[in-house]
This record gives sequence, structure tokens and C-alpha cells, in this order.
Amino acid sequence: MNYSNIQKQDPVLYEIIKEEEKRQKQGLELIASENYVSEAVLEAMGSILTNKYSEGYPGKRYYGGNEIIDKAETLAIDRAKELFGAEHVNVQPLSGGPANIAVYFALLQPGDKVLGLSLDQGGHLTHGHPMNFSGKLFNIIPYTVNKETEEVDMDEVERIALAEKPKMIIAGFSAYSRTLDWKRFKEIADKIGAYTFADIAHISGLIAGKQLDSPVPYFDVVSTTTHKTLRGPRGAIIMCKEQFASAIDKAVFPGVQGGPHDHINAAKAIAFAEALKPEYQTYTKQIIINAKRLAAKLSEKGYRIVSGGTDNHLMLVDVFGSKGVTGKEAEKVLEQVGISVNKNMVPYDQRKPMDPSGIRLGTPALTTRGMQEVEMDVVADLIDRAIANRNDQAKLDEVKQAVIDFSLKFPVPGIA
Ligand code: DSN
Repeated sequence: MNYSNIQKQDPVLYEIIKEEEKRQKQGLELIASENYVSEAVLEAMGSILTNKYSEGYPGKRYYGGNEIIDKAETLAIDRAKELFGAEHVNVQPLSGGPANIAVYFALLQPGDKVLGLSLDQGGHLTHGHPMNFSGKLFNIIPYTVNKETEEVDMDEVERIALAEKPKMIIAGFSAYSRTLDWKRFKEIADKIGAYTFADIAHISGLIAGKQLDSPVPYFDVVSTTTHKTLRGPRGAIIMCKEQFASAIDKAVFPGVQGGPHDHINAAKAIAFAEALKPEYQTYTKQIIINAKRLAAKLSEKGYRIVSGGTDNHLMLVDVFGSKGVTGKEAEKVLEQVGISVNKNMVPYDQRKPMDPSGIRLGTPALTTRGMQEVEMDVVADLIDRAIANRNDQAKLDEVKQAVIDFSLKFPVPGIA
């Protein structure tokens, strides 16, 4: 991508893009929900498909001239079905939040009871946070992780479900490093006649790459963003059993959204084709190997990893509990040396969300750059050096230079 037209027409914005390119190239991206898309995905997002309005679905549109857009959307749907083995797929959700809103509205009425993992325990805003539509409109019954193991305790989920009889059970997370027992969730839901909804936004790439078990065979509805481990454009999809297809489609459009973003849906089709290739399985396997190695190395250096390790692409590090540095301070000092992470609550955190005890780290982006186990040792070392020397600017400058020298050895797709 050389952005030559932007350079001519809008030098101010061109400079901003070049600045961000430099940040991405010279830094280490450890935000668990981020990744680098391929140049083919970038091209589709920048294509003339953005010029079209196509409210409706393939073959049933509210605008003329959609016979070609229909082919692109159908391609995305068919590839997603093949990738996940789903009966029905809606590829139009603009992002994870809108996708989840559509799922609630397809299956429930405002005021209905929903069981979800709370945000401060690793869940997601849309799983019932009081400031989110989910917590405002629905009666949310939270479940938590076990205080000792810091893992979801399925016996506890069953106990709450049987007592509360929610209309829907959500399984999914944005900051949880262990696997979920999809089959058991379904068995519990069946005992009370509840709908099952899995939000696999973080791990859908690991599922598509056949590294983790899938909820798709068991669950009524499964949503995922397309830009995290799945390595596609910013957006989302909803998968469901055929019996929910019409309700889901109506909830997405006209329920929640207007016109779909056809250029983004085309980019989703490309990302799904990439994920169907054997090399994507190798990539996703390496993401997990790298995460386990990074967690082990940080652990050796005295950092407490929540639940003792990871089975997926991410880990929560209790920096306050193990090093006396808050999540906010750790995020800031790491940012100063070019390492991007996000502060995060740890389970049963005594601190506040804006300055919690933990940071969340993930390996999808670094693995896309070709990093393997030995590089994770270097990354753990750089993180530790920055945190240990957080009050010594000269040492931090040295770490920053080391981050740049190291990062530049690993190319970022789309950046020369
Ligand atoms: N913002 C995403 C994440 O970082 O996990 C979830 O929506």
C-alpha cells in the first residue's frame, strides 16, 4: 500500500497514516484482540464495493444493481459456513457489539433473564454490563470464575442456571485464558429450556484453525468478530441453526442495521478463504505455542499469570499482585518503550477498572509477523526490563531502542 493518491490529495492525513505505519512496524503489538490483515484483505476494504447500497439479503434487496454484490456476499456466507460447519451465517453485522445486540433481539424480549460471565471476571460488555444495552434492557444474572482456580466452574454455572432459569445462557469472554466446556453449557441449557449463545470473538480463529473445540455443533447461536485471531477486516458474523435463521436475519436487518458494508463483507470472504488454507492451521497452532511460552517465561520472572497459564492466545498478568505496579502504570511504561498491551481487571480485583491490577497480553499479531518461541523469550525479557526500570528514563530509552531493533526484523503485511 503506497497511498500515493492520499499523499497528493491530503498530505496531512498521509503523514498520520505514515506515522501509524511506523508505530506498527517499530513496536510490539501484544493487544490480544488485534492482528495484521493481509494485503488482499486491505485491498478489498479499499475497493469500489464501498460505493453500493444493498439493504436486504442476496436475491431480496431494497435497491437495484445488486446482482454482483449478491455474488460477493454469497461467497462470504458459503466460505464461513464451510470454515465453521455452520447451518446458517449472516455476514452483515458491522462489528461485535451490533452482532450481539441482534442476537438478544432475535431471541429475547426486554426484561428477559440472561446468564453471562461478568466483565470484571473476563466476560464482555455486551454480556450484561450495566452501562451496556445488555445490562440496561435485560435482567442479567452473572456467573463468575472460581476464586481459587480462576476458571469457570461448570457446577456453579449449573447451580445458578437451575435456580434462576434464564431464557438464554451466554458462553464467551474477552479476557479468559482457558477453554470452555461447550457441550456442558448446552446440557445445562437443555435442562431449563434456555437458548445457548456463544460469543467466540476472541478465539474464532483458533477454532477455525482447528486448535480449539467449537461450540457451533452444540449452540443455537454463535457470534464472532472477524478482526481478531480470525485476521479479517473489522466486522462480525452471526452463525446459527437453521431454525433461528429468519429471526437472526430480521434482527440484523432491519432490526439493528441499515445497509451492509459490502467492501468489508468482500474482505471477510477473503479472510475466510485464507483461514481455510492449511497454513492457517499452522499459524493458529503457533499462536497458542507462543502464548504458552510467553506465559511460562513471564512466570519464571516472577509475574503471576491468572489461572496459572493459558490454553489460548491470551493471558492475564497480575502485575500489581506480583510486582506492585498497577495495570495502568504497566500499560503506560510499556507504551513508552513501544510495547502495546491493555490494562485489565483480574478476577476479584480490589482495584478499579481504570487502574486495575492486571494487564492482558496476546500473541496473534506477533505470530502473524513470524515470531516463534525464541522470540517470545525476547519479548518477555523486554517487558520485564521495562517494568523493572520504570523509574529510570535512561534504561527505558535503551529498552525502547531494543524494541525497535528487534521489531524491524519481522515484517508487517501491507507496510513496506
Ligand atoms: N475490545 C475487544 C477486546 O479488546 O477484547 C472486545 O470487544
